[in-house]
Amino acid sequence: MNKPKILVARAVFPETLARLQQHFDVEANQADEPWSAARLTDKLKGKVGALTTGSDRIDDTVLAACPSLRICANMAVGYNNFDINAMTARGVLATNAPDVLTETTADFGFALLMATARRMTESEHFLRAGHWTTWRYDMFAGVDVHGTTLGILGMGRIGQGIAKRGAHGFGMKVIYHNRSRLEPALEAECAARYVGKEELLRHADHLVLVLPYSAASHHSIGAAELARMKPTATLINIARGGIVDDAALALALRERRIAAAGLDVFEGEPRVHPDLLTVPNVVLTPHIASATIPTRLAMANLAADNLIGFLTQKKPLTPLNIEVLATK
Ligand code: 8YV
Repeated sequence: MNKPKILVARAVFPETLARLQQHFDVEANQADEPWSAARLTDKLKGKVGALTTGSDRIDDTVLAACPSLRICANMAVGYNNFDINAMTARGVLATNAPDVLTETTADFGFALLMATARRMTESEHFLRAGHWTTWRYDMFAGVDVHGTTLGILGMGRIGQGIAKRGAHGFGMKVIYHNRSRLEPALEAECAARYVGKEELLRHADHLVLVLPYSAASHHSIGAAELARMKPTATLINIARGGIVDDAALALALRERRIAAAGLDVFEGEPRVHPDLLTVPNVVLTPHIASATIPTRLAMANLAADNLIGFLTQKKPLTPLNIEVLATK
């Protein structure tokens, strides 16, 4: 019997590919060639499933050209690369990869906060460039982390992980803002207090963004919001590019209207706003918050399990648009 045809749009771990090959006839982009939208669409034609990443846009144009497609399994917890409404309308299941990356990503959020507050990359560049000739009382003096106020915008699983690290590891006072308030038991676990966005902006010493990207969260932090923050505050974005207005942020950093920023995600990445590349008080990393080998393997395997579960038994593990399941 012919195996169902699937596409693996980006390079993945060989063991993940081997598992998929047991069940499917797999076309894989193991060379990790950059595919245009047109090429991705071409590759998806005739496939019933796809393993995608955050860089692979699945919208109605793609779906219209690929009527055999039944599932796209994203190797990411975020899924703003999917047009979920279009997928649902065309009966295509979407799955994501939640939970397996929560703690790893929270670790990175905290690492980026620490690096930003304590000017770690800026001082390393100074040392590597051979400028370190003496000690000085204020050399790379930053801002404190312990005992300060940690603000979190978006209090899902990763936000909660960061809150726990701050409250229990660093004695921070945690305030958060979210679409909905957490259950009291969860708030107590995170030692976090719910506040309005205005209070969050005004009181946070370190503001970490962990909210999903959507049209509603586009430019949640722009010039007006930055103006409300403390001049000693740091801003950390591990959520998605586009949540911050990068041009406004670069200007605020240059004018020292906030102390520093740590950014793992960018508007239009992998391009980075040129002004962010020239301001010194920003730590920049290339979207690596979930990048540890065990976590990336777990994400790839969860995406693979979603494909196997759905296409062999109609039982995906982490479906997003469950209404599609009822109609299959
Ligand atoms: C991924 C992420 O590395 O899971 C997410 O939402 O942002 C990252 O962990 C990236 O999206 C690649 O799929």
